[in-house]
Amino acid sequence: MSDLKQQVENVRSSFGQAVASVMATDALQELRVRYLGKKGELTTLLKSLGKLPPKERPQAGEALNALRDQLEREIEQKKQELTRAEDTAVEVGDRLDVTLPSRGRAVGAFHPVAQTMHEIVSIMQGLGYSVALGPEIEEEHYNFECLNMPSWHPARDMQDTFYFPDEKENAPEGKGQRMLEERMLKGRMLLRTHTSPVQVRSMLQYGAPLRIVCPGKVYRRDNDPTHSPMFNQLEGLLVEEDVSFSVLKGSLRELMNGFFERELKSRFRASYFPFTEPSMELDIECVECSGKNPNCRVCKGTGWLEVCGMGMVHPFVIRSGGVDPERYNGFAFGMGLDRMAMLKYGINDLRLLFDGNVSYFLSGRDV
Ligand code: 2NL
Repeated sequence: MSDLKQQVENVRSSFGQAVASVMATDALQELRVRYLGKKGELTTLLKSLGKLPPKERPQAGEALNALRDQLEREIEQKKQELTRAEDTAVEVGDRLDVTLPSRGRAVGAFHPVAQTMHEIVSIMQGLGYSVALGPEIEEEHYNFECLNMPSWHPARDMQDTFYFPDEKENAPEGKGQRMLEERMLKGRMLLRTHTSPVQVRSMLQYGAPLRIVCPGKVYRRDNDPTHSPMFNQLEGLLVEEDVSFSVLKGSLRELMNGFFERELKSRFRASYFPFTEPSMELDIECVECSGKNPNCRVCKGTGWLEVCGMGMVHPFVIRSGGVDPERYNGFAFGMGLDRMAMLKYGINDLRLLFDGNVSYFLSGRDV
């Protein structure tokens, strides 16, 4: 083997060992200088080409160029490995500090009610609805009066609604009486008992035609195993010209089949709400037993689940929204998102949605 060939092989093998033992990008940079820098080992060999007899030069040059390409390739490859490792390494170098605290695992998920809300909203967006949001602290006027629930209506009882205390007590000296008078005119402040006031506000703001869904927290003076004082509701409102009840039925079947991801039997039962006329309730086939289990814990053996109240919007409510009920009509519906989440995800205890214990959702249904 010629002298130069031998030297090429020496450089190749010493580089191979050196690159394998490099543990960090700065050491790799030093290695590059040692071989490919101005006074590097390979550069020195390249410079010595000129001293060779002319007829040996082409072959030697080819060997040296091939070696240089190889070194550059290996350095680049090593660099990528090291940067990847350094990005994630606890400590870079030849030591790994096993006493450092772990970085843990990123565990995260949407709350099942948030998940349910997103699913229903996106189905409704597919039917041309937009999302409207509004305040949770409401005026009596938007929460009740506009919805055809005058002051004598039983649902306005202190038993059912969270009212804020009158401002008189907190008012600055002398201003108390005037603030109280103002409040008498506007009605008391309360925690909204449904999301309907958002729909009234939207009609007043945008007019007709209108297609909206309003998801959000609502509050009622309830607290027992099946009722929470705060729960989540989603209401929908469509106001257009010549809207028929069959459009409402079709839209809600579409929503339920979309949400439960299969074709479900459904039935509409006559009902009553002050803000719709006529009013109906939608039952769907039991998603747990399809009516086949007389002891089903979900449908109690009836085979049906009540999922949604609805109806044609009462002309009084259309007018409250600043829209002419002679020209426009429409329908509205409302459902409990917590209940929908429980049905879809097989959650059998309402409290699991509101306490902070996530183990149930991480490890399955039977914790
Ligand atoms: C239920 C029933 C319902 C509505 C909500 C509504 C809103 C406006 C006008 C007319 Cl602005 N109606 N909302 C209508 C019927 C039923 O909810 O069981 N909710 C949990």
